[in-house]
Amino acid sequence: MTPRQPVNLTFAITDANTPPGVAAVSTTPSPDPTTGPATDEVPLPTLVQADAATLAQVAERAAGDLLAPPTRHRLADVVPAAQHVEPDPTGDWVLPAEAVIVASADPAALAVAEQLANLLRPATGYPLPVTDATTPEPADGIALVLDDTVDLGAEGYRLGITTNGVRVTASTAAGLFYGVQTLRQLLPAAIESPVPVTERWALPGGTITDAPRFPYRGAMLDVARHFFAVEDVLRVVDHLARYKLNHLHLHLTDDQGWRIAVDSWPKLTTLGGTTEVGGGPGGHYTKADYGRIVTYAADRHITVVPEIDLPGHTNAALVAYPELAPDKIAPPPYTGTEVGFSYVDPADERTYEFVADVLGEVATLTPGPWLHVGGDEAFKVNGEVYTGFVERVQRIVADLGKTVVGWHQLAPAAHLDGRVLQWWGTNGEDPTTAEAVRRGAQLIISPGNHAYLDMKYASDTPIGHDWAGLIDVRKAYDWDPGTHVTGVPSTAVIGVEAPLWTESVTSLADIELLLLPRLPAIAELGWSPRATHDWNGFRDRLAGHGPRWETAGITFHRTPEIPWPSTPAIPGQRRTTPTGVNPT
Ligand code: TNX
Repeated sequence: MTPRQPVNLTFAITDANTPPGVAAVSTTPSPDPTTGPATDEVPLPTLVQADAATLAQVAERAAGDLLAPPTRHRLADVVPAAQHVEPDPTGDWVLPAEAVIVASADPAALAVAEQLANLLRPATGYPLPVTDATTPEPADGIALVLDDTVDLGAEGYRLGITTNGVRVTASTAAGLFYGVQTLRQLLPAAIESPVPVTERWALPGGTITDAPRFPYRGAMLDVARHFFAVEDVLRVVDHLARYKLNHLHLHLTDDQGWRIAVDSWPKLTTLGGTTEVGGGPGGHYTKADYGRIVTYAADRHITVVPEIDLPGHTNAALVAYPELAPDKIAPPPYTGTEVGFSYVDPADERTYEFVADVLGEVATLTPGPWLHVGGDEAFKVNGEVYTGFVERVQRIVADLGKTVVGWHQLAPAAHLDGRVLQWWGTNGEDPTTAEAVRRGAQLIISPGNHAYLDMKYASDTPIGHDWAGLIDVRKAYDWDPGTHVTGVPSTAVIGVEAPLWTESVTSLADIELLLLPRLPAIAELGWSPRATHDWNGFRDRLAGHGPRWETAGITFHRTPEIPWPSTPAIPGQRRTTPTGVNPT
């Protein structure tokens, strides 16, 4: 890091000549104590119209601009931050029109090579043929090398850029895939264009060696409160893949709708799937639909984690099958947003047949190791009745050969080997969860007040909740999953997940508005070594993603916390509004 230059920061609400609410902010380097008074003062007078909090933010930014290392090398401009970056300015390279992508002669490596070609062809307009070789060499192109002697773990990769081209090396296809995501970010933002553009496709020389901090890096989409079409879910998968997330948790069932077809209990979807918050038509995934999501995600090295929420959050199931209700009477369909009122009857054996049937069918459809059984907010099932129910469900999951995941309310139930709790508290003091960890549970960390993507950014965010507080990008970024819950060692933390509940979310644009730019913040917490954690650096790296999303037609929240570039990636390109929506 370049030595920091001392600065004086002048920050004043100005006098009567200035319109109300306007302040002058100026920043100059202070005299260098070693060389005497500064001779090259850099005044940065700026007029801003803002409240005190924003002014403080502006001042901090102005100082940050002067204090920051003058030229951060583009090779380090990656989100999530890479483990180790070694720039070599003599190695800069420009992708030529006749470049070839050559991969190891292995179907998985060739699949990643095709994915890379598909990413680069639209904007470049280059043919970028894919070939294979026993020993792939860049030869003024791109080589993807599967090499099992490379010791970077199951997901690590090395990316080298020289005047001879690009080489990505990894011992797994997942590693190659992550190397490709990094490569994509190192190209100019115009690479996101769906149509050919004129651009110099330059890449910065040097080497990146990279591997994730945590094995579980996820996001959750609630498709129960509002139903989302398969295409929307696939687009969310794309966003996860871009930021090296590797788990998509689907909240498939809740009071307002049951979204996954179960052959042995067909009315779950034909009746229970026809409602959603606000009275819309709802919908559900057929087994083929779900299979499409699972396959599309797997192709991007993302594992689907299906959640069947039990014993609460089950009104839609009770509408379809009143025999599961404690009073055996069908409740009315529910389209509101309250929680905690419904539950399947823990005293009836039929309930456990239902659970075994449903989880059995979902397990068969799901190649990944996890089955999430919810367990949250079952306010009417308490004490030993609750833990007894959970213990039976945990056993059903284990008998299906799957690993049980549940919200941290499962903590008091007896330990079962391998079980994972998803912690969603808003206060890291949670002795019950810490005790479950001492008994062997592992944790996925999703703090409500940092990682919940359904929280508003600011009080004027048009959609979202605020029960866990407002979550701006800094709040989403500035915490550590490894140390967040008191008494839980980082070795018990398998990773981090950002849930998106959809009570107020009704469209893909809504999803993207809440996801971006906070998802990359959570992704960085899951991937990057703690030593790289730095808000100012993150904020500046993230800024470059605005033009990428804009070019790709992705909605995002243009939060004032991030110094978004003032020019678009492609001259004349339409800009997004402050709430990120592309104007029509
Ligand atoms: C709490 S977090 C819930 C959900 C709501 C969410 C809204 C959790 C396990 N349960 O049922 O949708 O708050 O933020």
